[in-house]
Amino acid sequence: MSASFKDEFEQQGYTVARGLFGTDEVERLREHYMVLRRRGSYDGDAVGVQAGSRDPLRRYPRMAQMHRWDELSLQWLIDDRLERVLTEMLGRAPYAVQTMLYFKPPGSRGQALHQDNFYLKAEPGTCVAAWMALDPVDESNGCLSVVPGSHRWPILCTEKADTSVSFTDVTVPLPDAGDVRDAVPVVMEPGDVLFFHGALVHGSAPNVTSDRFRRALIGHYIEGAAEQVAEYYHPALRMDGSPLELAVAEGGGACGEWVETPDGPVAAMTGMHTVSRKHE
Ligand SMILES: O=C(O)CCC(=O)C(=O)O
Repeated sequence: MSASFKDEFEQQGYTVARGLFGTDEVERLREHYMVLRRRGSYDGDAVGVQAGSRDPLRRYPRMAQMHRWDELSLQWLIDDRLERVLTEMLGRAPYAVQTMLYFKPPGSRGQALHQDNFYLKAEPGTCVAAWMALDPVDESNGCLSVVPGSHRWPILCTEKADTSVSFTDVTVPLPDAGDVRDAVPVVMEPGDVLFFHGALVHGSAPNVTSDRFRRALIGHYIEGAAEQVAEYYHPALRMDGSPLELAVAEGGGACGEWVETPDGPVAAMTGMHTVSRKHE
């Protein structure tokens, strides 16, 4: 295995493993989740399915924590290939805490810039995402966009997001008042997996195509050194699928706000988060 996953992850806060899963596997997963979605609603869905809604995200709401009731999702979450890259990047095997499936049909809003460890509160260390494309993803259908190097920033205080382009209502500010359009789009093919650090600022723009879904299967992990994670993510699983007990991380705590200095903007820990929410 190339040492560059670790180098890139440390330097940029993310790395892409191209073609980690094969075309047949991806096709099977894509079809599997479409069948599940058509069948109804499940624990963990963002909202219930509303087949006649004008909002595409209501017709195809995001699924979460499928591995708790779906064997295929569990086997993907703890797959050896994901474990190998994660272990190389982090220096030891992680624990798995979440699966998510975004359908993002044509015309869907995106998701404002955010940092995952704001929600997971993994400590010590951080969380890491494995974001696998199930379709070709690019700027038109709202691929993931990232701010390289932002994994070195603290967890920032959140602000109100523009809900005409984001289905979530909070975002994090960039130092120069930029938004998701200033982040770097990560163009990917089905089966490519983007790994990224829990403090990396990322999000996605709307899917402006008229005919292309942007489906993605996501696993969230916490570093093997972590002793706590927010309640929603319990039980954490070892990479052999066995559960382990960790402490529950509480909400709140200090957060970074951009302040101007003669050397440029610096994220000072002047703010205070007061709410604990599950991952948005
Ligand atoms: O896929 C997206 O558009 C957003 C996903 C995301 O931000 C995440 O998994 O943390």
